[in-house]
Amino acid sequence: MKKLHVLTLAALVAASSAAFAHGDEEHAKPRKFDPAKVEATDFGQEGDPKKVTRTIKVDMADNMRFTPANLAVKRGETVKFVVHNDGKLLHEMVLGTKKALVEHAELMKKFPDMEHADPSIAHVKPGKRGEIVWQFTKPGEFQFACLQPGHFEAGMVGRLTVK
Ligand SMILES: [Cu+2]
Repeated sequence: MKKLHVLTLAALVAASSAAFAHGDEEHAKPRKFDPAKVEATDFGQEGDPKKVTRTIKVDMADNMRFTPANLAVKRGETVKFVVHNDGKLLHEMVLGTKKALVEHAELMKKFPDMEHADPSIAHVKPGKRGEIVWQFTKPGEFQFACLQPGHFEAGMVGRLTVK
């Protein structure tokens, strides 16, 4: 049964365009940027920390809100998001298209213990801070959301415009 679950999860993950890694070890150490591993997505790609052109501070709180909840960046910019968790609950900032985030939120309902170690995700423990370095290669309307079970549904989602 356990094996079946793993296979089902692998199939679901493969079906959604994002990739998720599992395991606490991966959260313990800072992410190492490897240009060979950068994957282009509909909403941009992992950014090189040496090429950051802008830093944006985002706060997450237990009232299920991001502050600020509306962000605008320019196409081509490499942004470092410094994400603070001011609450007592686990929160995370997940970048994506609206469609991908809705699909991912559904996946989280089925697998609430799913660990997040994708470059587009900052998974932040209470009182801590995390980072995402992201290059916005495509213009459009995107979102960032907390996909901890119930948080997205409670409105923990922000808007990100790339011009
Ligand atoms: Cu949250």
